[in-house]
Amino acid sequence: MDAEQADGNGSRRWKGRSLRRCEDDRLLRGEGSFTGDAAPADCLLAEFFRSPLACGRITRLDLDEARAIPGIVAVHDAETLGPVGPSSVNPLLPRAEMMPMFGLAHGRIEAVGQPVAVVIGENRNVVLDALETIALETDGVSGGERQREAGRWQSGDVEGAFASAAHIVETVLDHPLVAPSPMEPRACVAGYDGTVLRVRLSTQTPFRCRDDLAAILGLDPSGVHIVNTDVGGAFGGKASIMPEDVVTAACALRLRRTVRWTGSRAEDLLSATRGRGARTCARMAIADDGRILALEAKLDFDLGHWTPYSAFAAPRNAARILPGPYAVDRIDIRLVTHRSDRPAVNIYRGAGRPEAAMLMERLMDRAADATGLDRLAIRRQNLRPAESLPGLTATGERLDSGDYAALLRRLEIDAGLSDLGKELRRRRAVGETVGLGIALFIEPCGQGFETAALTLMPNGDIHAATGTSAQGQGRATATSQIVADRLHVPVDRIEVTTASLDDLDDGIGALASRGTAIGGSAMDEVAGRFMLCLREEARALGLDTTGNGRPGDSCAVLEGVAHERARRGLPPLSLSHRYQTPHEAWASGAVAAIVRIDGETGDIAVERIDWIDDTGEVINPLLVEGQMRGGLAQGLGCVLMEEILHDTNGQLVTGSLMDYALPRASDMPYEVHIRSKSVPSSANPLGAKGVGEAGCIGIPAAILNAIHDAIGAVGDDALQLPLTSQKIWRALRVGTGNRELR
Ligand code: SMO
Repeated sequence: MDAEQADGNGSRRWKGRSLRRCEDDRLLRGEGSFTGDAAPADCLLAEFFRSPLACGRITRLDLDEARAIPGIVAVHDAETLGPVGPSSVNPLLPRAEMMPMFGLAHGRIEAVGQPVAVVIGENRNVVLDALETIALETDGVSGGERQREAGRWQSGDVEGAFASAAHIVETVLDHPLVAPSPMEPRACVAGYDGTVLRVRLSTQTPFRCRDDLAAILGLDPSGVHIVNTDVGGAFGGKASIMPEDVVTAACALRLRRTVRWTGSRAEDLLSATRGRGARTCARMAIADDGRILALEAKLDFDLGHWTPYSAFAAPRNAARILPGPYAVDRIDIRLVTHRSDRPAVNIYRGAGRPEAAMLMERLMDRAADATGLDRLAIRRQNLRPAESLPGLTATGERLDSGDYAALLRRLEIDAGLSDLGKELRRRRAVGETVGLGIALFIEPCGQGFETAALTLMPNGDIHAATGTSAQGQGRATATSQIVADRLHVPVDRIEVTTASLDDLDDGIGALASRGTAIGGSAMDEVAGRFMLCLREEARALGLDTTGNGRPGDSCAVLEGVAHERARRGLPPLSLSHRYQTPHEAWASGAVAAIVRIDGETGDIAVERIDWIDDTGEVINPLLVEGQMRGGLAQGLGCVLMEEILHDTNGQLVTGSLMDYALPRASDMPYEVHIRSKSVPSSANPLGAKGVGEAGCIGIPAAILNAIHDAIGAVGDDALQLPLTSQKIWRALRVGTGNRELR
């Protein structure tokens, strides 16, 4: 019998409540334990000699002077470190070029910042001194830009559609490389006792890191243990095993000592994985009445010089999500990936979803202009009807549930779009440069499995272990709410561990907006089954399961079973579960943005955001809103200011937060109105969808459209991300803008 049948949907005493995060008390008291906080006795320090050059075969690498410095324990390049790699790559795009990682540079330099040698010493000063003595020369020959057609999605007679179209609109959008920038930079502490390699790692995927580290270092996975730590943000930047992790662990293994590497902000900017990095262009064929006849798109993604485990997720997402929430049968989407002399590009909050949404939403506005239809009307006309869900898209994706037209309708009403439009016309008439942008988006929320386990502790409390990891989302709080409703106990009787290898053999972690949809469903199912076990056990032990305690409160039953089992010397009752999601959940949303542009300076103020989101079943509205606002901040950063820049020699220009512009509190919109209009997912028992990445998807598209609306017909080419005040200022003056200004 499945848990659903056994216990209905559980009660709803805890789910749906805006509980404050149970995690915060400890963290705010400074009692968090991050990887960099580990200070084991006799710990050696590792630092990396990173290439100051962008490319070329290594013609000289002097390490001898560094090795001779007192206090230096070891200096390794790829040759002396011993066999490391290759790393594994998720083969999501079988035709894309896989470029695994081998730890340190092997004979060639492929990017500025690439780890070439590792220096291990007794203290930081000697290690830094040793780094100064290392010299590197190369022949300067580039590794080249190898392009591959990584995928193609075709359906219907696209050529015919364009031939018969009344209107054809097109757009080009460049997505600069951006830095995930979690508060806590990457870090790794590894120790080896002769049997087990123990690694503290700031990661989103501890189980996979265990398996990856074992494979890369030639160990059995049972000989590798990843120690659970607090993680201070990740955003995709800690999703895949990195060279520094592997090399630090290899050194610990060789030296049989504990070795610590704590990355700095500068190192993260220089050589952590980046996000986005795509050139997207598309055209759309439109009938006289505004119906979309066909979509043709070409997406070109930069991979950098190697492919981390999830490298293909973003390009694949961008392609498969098209044509977004719109009903378009005829499509031709070509996906290209290419290698470059740059650090690796990997997933970053949004991971292909923003690229798809911005492309479609630019096209929709252009289609409105071309047909003379209202921007809302042309969207409304082309949205997939709710009755068509679950259903397949032209790219073969299965959308589970949603009502896109209802989202748009709610946005119109709740934001008062027609009044806002009138207000903008009034402001324009008095000389203000203001604009309104609309965007709709859909968001796939993870595939595969997750694990969960529950244990009844001797005092009657519940220990809940979820395979999903936590890096600030409030996983423990949300997990406790799910369990509390199934077991009919208060949340404070539940203690949660996240992605702990001490508690679970396997799991995935937190990425791809899968934590609640998949991890939460695993927990929901195991809790439903555990409740049945508890009742059965209570009966078997001869306990009264009805009269003791308040109705809807199982504390007395749990305590009774726990005490009785302890009295009889039985081990704590425990149940574990592996949930495999049959389908992906697809969240969706509709956003309106209002911007004001200062005509003198080009400065953009986002005055107001209205956002209606379908996140499926909501476990904790406060946490959901936190995720949405965090994503909004990062989405705003991507569209207005963030950009990793290299000069013509491949040197990083944006090497610190003085040069790389992260949004600050003062950049946030004056007003944010978030409303939820949820349709439960049909893809999982919890009915949940994802929300972690949503803000990076719809917000940038709406802001981009609002800026176009404000400045008028300057052409899509002229307004490429990030839309800095300088670019806007020039666009206002030149009228047509100038690509060379980038
Ligand atoms: S970009 Mo995410 O952590 O899948």
